[in-house]
Amino acid sequence: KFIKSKDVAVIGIPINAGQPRQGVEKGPAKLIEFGLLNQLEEMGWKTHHTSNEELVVKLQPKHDPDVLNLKQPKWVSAVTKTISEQVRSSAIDGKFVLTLGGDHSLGLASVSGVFAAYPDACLIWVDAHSDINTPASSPSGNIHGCPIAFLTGIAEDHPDFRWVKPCLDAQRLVYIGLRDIDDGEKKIIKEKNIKAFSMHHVDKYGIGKVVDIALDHVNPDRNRPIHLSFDVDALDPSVAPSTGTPVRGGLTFREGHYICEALAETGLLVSADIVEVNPDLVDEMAAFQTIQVGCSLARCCLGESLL
Ligand code: Z70
Ligand code: MN
Ligand code: MN
Ligand code: MN
Repeated sequence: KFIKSKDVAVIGIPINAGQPRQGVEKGPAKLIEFGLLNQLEEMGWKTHHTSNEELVVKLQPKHDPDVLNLKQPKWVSAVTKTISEQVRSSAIDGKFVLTLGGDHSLGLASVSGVFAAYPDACLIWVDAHSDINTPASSPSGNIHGCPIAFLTGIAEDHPDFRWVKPCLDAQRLVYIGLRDIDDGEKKIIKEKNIKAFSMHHVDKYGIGKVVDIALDHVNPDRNRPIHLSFDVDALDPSVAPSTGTPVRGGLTFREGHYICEALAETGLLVSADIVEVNPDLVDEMAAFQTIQVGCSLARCCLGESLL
């Protein structure tokens, strides 16, 4: 309904400034090198790829001191603001938008862009972490732990992120896979009454029911466009080991894929992020495994498993 032709904008966001570990900026290029574009073409999609490699380097400021506790705010802000325009225009064109990360601060770009094109959209955030710290609540100052706070307008005023519109109603957001949440985040999730399925809920209800209940909450009439933001650290480290913040007890290979397949099946999925693939951690085998899973999740979002 929302995606009229099989055109997909594949937008690399090779950013690492939202967290402390080098290497995550290489995630997008590795996913492409592994053959993601060819795989999507073989599925009948026309791919429109933008790597943004030069852009991200060019936007790095000479001086980027902490501001109100946040690290490298100017670089993160410039990159996400600029790329949110690419996302918006591709989405308005009617293309499926697939963003590749890069650290999860890129959610500022993808969600801002998608919601500018589809104000009635809902957001499914699949992650071990809730990424809803405000500048004041963040224990790390890492902006990849903060995108949801800015997108929902919960964050305190911050000079570098005034461009981020509070486009996301907290009731149009649902989490799946949580298991490493900061105390401040827990408080916010409770206060704002945000629907959250932790790994405990996945165990208790099974992934099938969790996705059904999640959709019933954010998309009861199944008429809203859906954006999926998939942090590969939602998966168990045995499935996706090459990521900056692995947390044990995560989603199985099938549970992760099921989420992507079930959302594709709705016909309402308009965009997806695959983020926090860091090929420089652990070893080459672990990197390869993680890249392979990232490609596979992306293909499922674009309907690979649908009969
Ligand atoms: C922590 C923070 C985070 C991803 C770690 C961690 C956030 N809550 N997100 N890894 N992907 O620093 O705010
Ligand atoms: Mn995340
Ligand atoms: Mn995470
Ligand atoms: Mn943590």
